[in-house]
Amino acid sequence: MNDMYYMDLALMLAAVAEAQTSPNPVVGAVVVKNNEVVGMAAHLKAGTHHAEVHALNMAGENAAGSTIYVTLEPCNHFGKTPPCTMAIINAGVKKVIVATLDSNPKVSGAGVTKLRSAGIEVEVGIGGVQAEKLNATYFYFMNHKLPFVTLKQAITLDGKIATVFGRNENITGKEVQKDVHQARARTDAILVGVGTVLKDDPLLTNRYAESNKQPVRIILDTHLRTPLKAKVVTDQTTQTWIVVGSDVTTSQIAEFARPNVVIIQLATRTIVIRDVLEELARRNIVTLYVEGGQRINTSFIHSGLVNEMITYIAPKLVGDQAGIGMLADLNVKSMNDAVQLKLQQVKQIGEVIKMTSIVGCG
Ligand code: AOF
Ligand code: ZN
Repeated sequence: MNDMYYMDLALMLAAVAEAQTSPNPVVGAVVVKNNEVVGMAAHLKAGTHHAEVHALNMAGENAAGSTIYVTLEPCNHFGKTPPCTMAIINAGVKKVIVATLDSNPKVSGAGVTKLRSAGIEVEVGIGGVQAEKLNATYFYFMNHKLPFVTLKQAITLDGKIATVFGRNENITGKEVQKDVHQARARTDAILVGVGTVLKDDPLLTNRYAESNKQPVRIILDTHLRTPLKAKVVTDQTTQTWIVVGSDVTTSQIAEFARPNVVIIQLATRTIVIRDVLEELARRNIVTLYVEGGQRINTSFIHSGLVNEMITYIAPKLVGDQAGIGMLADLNVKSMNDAVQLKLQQVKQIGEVIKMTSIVGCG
C-alpha cells in the first residue's frame, strides 16, 4: 500500500470524532510495520490521549521500527497531556508522515524539528489539503485568534425573519428545527441579542439532535436587560454567558450570581463585535453559531468577521408592512456595493431550501 492509502485511513479516523474534540482539532494516526497496520486511533476528546498515543499503545512492541501516519503535526508541548513527540521517540518509531503542520503557536513546526533532531525521518504534506479542510475551523481559530462564525437565519422568500406582530414564530417547521439542533450540537456556542431573549424567551439548547452535547449560550446585552426569569438564566442545562457594556453596575451583575451564568463585562459602553469575538476566543470558543435577529445579523455583517452564512428559505411571502427583514441598512448604494457571498451548498429540506454561503471576510 502507498502512503496516501494509510493517510486516508488516518483522515477517516480523525473525521469520526468531528465536533467532539473542541477546542482541540480532530486527529487520526495509523502505525504501519512491514506493510501491516499495527495500530490506529483518533483523538476523541480534549483532555484525553492524543491520536498518536492511542495508536502507539495499540501497536505495543510493534511500534519499534514502524512508520506512523498522522493527520496533524505531533505536539511538542505539555498541555493537558504530555508531548506526542516524546511518545514517538520513546517507542522507537523510524519514520513519521504528517499531513499538515499544527498552527498552534505552542507547536507550529517544533514537533517536526524535535522528531528530526532525534534522528527520525519526517515527511510533511501527504493528504495536506484534506487535513486542512477537516480542521478548517480549528486552523481559522489558531491563525486569527477568533472563533469561526456561522450566521444562521430562517427567512421567508421575501427575506423576512418574523412579523412585527408575532412572538416565537416558526417560519420553517419541524424538519428544519432538527437540522438547526444538529448544528447546535456541533458548535461550541450559540449567540443571540437581548432583543431575541425579550421577545421569544428561547431556551437555546439542543433538544432534537442525536447527540446531547450542549453549546454555551451567549447573549449580547449592553445594558443587562435580560430578565432574571428568562429561560436562559433559569435553565441549568448549559452555561449562559451574558456580554455587557461598561455602564452596567456591579450590583446589577451581582443579581445574576448563579452557577450557570457568567457576566462578561467589556471595557467599552457599547458592544463591539470584534471585542466579543476576541474575548470568546480567549475562552476557547472555536466555533460560534449566531442565531440573532435583524440587529445582530447587521452588526455581524458590518464587523466583517462572519465566515459562513446558513439561510433556510421558506416559500412564504409576508410583505414589507408586516415583515422584519433579515438585515437592516448595510450602506449599500448600488449593486456594486453589495456584500458578495460565495454559494457553497444548496439542499432541500421538505419545502425549505437550505443555502450555505461562504462570506469572503474574516
Ligand atoms: C497531536 N495529536 O491527537 C491532537 C493534537 O491540551 P492538550 O495536551 O490536549 O493539547 C492540545 C493541543 O495539542 C491542540 O491545541 C493541538 O495543538 C494539539 N492537538 N496534537 O499531536 C492529537 N489532538
Ligand atoms: Zn499530541
